Amino acid sequence: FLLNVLQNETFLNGSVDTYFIDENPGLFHFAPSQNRAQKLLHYMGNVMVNGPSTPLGTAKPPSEVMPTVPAVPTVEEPPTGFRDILVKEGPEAFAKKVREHKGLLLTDTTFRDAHQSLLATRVRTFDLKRIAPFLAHNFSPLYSTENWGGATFDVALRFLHECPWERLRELRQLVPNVPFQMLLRGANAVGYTNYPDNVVYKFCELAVKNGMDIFRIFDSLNYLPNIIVGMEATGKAGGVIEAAISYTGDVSDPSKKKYNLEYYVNLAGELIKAGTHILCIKDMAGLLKPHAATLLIQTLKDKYPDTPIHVHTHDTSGAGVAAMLAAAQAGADVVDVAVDSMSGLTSQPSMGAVVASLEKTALDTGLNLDNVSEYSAYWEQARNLYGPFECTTTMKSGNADIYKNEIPGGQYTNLQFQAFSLGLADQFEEIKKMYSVANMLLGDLPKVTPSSKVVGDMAQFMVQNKLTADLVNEKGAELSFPSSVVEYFQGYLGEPPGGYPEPLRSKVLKGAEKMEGRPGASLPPLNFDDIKESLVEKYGSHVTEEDVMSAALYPKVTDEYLDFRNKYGPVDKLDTRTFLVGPKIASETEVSLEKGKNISIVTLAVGDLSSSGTREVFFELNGQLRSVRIQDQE
Ligand code: 3PY
Ligand code: ZN
Repeated sequence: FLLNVLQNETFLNGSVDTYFIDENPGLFHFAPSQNRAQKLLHYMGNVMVNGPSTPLGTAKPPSEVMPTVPAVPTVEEPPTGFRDILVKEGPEAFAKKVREHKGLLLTDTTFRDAHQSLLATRVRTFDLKRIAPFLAHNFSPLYSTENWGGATFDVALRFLHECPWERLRELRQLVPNVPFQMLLRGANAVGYTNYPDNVVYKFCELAVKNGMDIFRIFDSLNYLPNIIVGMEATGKAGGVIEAAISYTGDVSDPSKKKYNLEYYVNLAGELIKAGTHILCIKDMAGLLKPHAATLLIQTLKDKYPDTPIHVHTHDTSGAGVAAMLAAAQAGADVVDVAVDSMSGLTSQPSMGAVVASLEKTALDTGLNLDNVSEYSAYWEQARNLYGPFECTTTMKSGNADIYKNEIPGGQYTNLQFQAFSLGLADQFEEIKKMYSVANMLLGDLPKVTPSSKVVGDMAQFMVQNKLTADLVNEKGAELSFPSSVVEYFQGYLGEPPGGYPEPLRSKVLKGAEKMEGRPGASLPPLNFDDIKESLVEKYGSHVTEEDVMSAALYPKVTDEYLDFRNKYGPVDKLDTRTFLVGPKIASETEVSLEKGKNISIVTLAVGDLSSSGTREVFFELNGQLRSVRIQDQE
C-alpha cells in the first residue's frame, strides 16, 4: 500500500484530502505478492463480497460438516498391491497376473467417473487426499483406482482452479500400492477434439512421470486408427495399455444387426493384434444387460482366452450389479464399481453390493465389507459438500429408457439438468426420444464424448426446429446444422462404423471440405518450446512442463488458471465449503499449505460499501489482524 501511495502523483503533490483512498481504488491493485496466505485471504474475501468463483449448479448448499476420515495406521506402510507387480515386472507380467488371478478384481471409480457422473466432476483434490491413505491401507486387492482423465482434467483447471498434475502427484504419494487408472480419449487425449500426435505422446509420457499406471483408451466412433495412437503413446511411455471398445446396441437382441457379436469379436481381435495388455468393454450408457454380458464375455473369452477382460458400465437403468455379476460369471477378470454412497443412477454399480454378493464364493473380491462401509460413510458426508452440483436435484431414480435412447451417463444428467433448469421437464422426454432418432439419422453411432455431443446437438436442433427424420432428409440441403454435426460429417472425429449416411452427408456438407482417414495424421506437430516461452513471459519462470501440456490441450483455460493462481494462490488447499461459498463470520479455517506449514484464519467481518465501491474484509491470520479490500462487483 505504502509503495503504491508513493507512486501516486496526487499524493506526491500534497493535494490529498480525506477521500483520497476512496477515490483511488487503484492503490489496492497490488503487484502480485508471493504471500500465499495473503492471496488466500483475498480469495476468501472476494467470495464473501462477490459470491462463488465457480458457478454453482443448484440452490442446494454445501454441507457444513467436515467429513470424518476413518483412522489408518500412521507408521506402517500400506500392504503391497498390484502396483508392486507392475513396478517390479512391467505391464506384460502385470496383465498375466491379472489373468491368472482367481477371484474377481475390482476397479474403484469413486475418484473419477462416479463424481463425473453424479456431481458434475467437481470433487476436489482436498477431499480425495483426505481419504486416499484409507484407500491405500484397506483396498490393496483392487486392480486399480480410476482417478484421472476424462473430464477431470478440464474441470480441475476451469472450475476448481487447481492443477490436475499436482492432484496426480499428491495422490501417488499417498497411494503407492494400488494402480492408478485414467481415461484417455484416444487421439483426443483428455480434450474434445483431435490433437497432433506429438501432444498425445508427450501427454502420456508426462502422465506416467507424474504417477499414472493404466490407460483406458477409447475412441468415440470406435475408430481403430485413433485408438491406436493412444495405445502407442501409452506403450512408449511405459504405461499399461487398456484399449476399450465402446459398447453400443444389444448383442442379446438378434434384430439389432449392426453392433452384433461379430462386430465386437473383430474389433477385439484388432486391439489385441495392436498390442493391448488388457481389453476393456466400455459400456458408457449402461446398455449391457446381464444376458448380453454373458453372451459377449463368454464369446470373447472363448476366442481370446489369454487376454484379461475389464468391464465398465453405468447403473442408469438399475441393472448394473446384475450385469457385472453376469460378466464375472462369464469370465471377466475385472469390473468397475463405485463405493456405495457414490454409486447407482448414472454412476457405476455399488461396490458393497458386488463385494457382498461374491463373498465366500470362487469369485470373492478379497475386499472387506466393513472397510467398504467405512469408506462409503466418508463419501456420504463428502458428497454433501457438493450439494450445489448434485444430479439428484433432478434425478430421482434409475431409468430403463436408456435401453432405447442409449444416452451415456454423464450426458443424461446434463441434458436432464438443462431441460429442468429451463423449466422444460416435458422437453426432456422429447429430447430423449429425439436422441435415438438423431442417432439413426447420423448413421447409428457409438455415443460417448465427443460423438455423444454430436447426437445430442442434433436432437436438440430437431426438437427446437420441430423437425422429424423425414423432414431432415427432405430439407437437409436448406437447413443450417449445428457445427458439431457439420464437423462430424466432414470427418474431423474420424470415420464412423459402417461409413456415413448418404445423401444426408452431402446435404449437410453443402460442398464443405471432407477429411479422409485419421484427422491427427495431417495436423502439424505442436511446438512446446514456443508455448513455454509465451507462458514464461506472462507468468514467470515457475511455469512447468506440465503447465505447458495443459496449455497445449486447453490454451485459454490454462491462461485463466495461471492468472487466477497468481492472484489468489493455492485455493486447492482450502476446505471445499470455504472454497465454494466462502467462510462464515466468526468461523475458523485451518489451512495446510504444505507439510508442516499450517495457518489459521478467523473471519471477523465484512465492512460497509465505500464510496469507491470497495469493501474491507477483516481476518485474523495466525492471531494477527489482517484486512483485504475487495472491489464489490454488484
Ligand atoms: C469421458 O470421456 O469423460 C467419459 O467418461 C466417457 O465415457
Ligand atoms: Zn463411464
